[in-house]
Amino acid sequence: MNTKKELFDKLDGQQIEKFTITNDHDVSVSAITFGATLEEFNVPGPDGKPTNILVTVPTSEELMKNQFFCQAIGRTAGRISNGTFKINGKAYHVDQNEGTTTLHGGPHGFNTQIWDGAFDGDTIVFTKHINSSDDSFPGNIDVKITFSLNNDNELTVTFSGKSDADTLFNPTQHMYFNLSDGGDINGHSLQINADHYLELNSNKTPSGKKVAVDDTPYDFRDGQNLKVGIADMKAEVGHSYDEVFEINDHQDDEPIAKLSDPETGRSVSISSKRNALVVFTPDDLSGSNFMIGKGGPYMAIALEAQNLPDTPNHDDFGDATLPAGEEKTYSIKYKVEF
Ligand code: FUC
Repeated sequence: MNTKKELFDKLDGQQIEKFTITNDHDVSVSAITFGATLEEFNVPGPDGKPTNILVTVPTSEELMKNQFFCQAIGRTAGRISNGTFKINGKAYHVDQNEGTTTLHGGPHGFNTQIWDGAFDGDTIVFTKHINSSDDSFPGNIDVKITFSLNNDNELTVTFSGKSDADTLFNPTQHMYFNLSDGGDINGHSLQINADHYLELNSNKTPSGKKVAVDDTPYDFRDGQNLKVGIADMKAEVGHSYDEVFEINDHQDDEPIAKLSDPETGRSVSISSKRNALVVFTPDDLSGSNFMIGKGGPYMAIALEAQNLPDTPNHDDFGDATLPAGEEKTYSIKYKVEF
């Protein structure tokens, strides 16, 4: 196991650092202090050259354009309807950034912060104290995000939070994958351990209704080719995937989803104890011509393990609160095979 710290770039005069861990199989992960963003998850390609299975952008400035490329998301992943919710009967209103909706922690979420970075052994540790006045959520919160890699080619991301007042904590890493060698994701296949998905309103907030996936393009239980799935979605629903799947009850070590590319033989299995996975297949990223070699139609699939979004506004969505003084830790594991 090897670690390396270097300068990534500068943002508003501040140094952005890049931390890299490389394991004994030449698998490496690199994270930068701006947005606690994962810039690289490299596997050895056929010629031994490092091949990034993430779709990211190469500078902090371009990350600011806000497609959330592989960035840390918090305090709350997904959408909060009208930026409004209650905790223990008390109503809160937080800053909105998508019409009347608060998306991915709002305009001052984790992805907009410069984190303090350090190695603890060969684990990358990012910490940040965020005041309530910084992001408008209740409570001043201490957040720790860690990235570790082992010799079984497993990347584990953990998020810990502790606040001085009751708040919400539903973080994730906004991973965009592409397992090909420069092609698109159409040939990839996706398996998800989900019997239900959420019905969404026209502004993509949940209506509250959970819908069975049976006989729909949302049925990924036995694995589904993405090109077929996207074509069926377009024919039946009128758009491609930007969906919330409710993950079935499962053993802790049982992956919730697996993305595979039969052409390159690469796959990523995702493990998480949370009850949701968001799947987003952007139709066209060519407008973002700052993509690292991978701009264009269906060049990335975002997979975001999290709690069901808009949690406090729906009785049966679970619990995304972080009670005052309590520490909560969530982890997501990505096992890559190649
Ligand atoms: C996903 C989607 C959103 C958004 C974002 C970048 O979480 O649900 O629609 O576009 O990614």
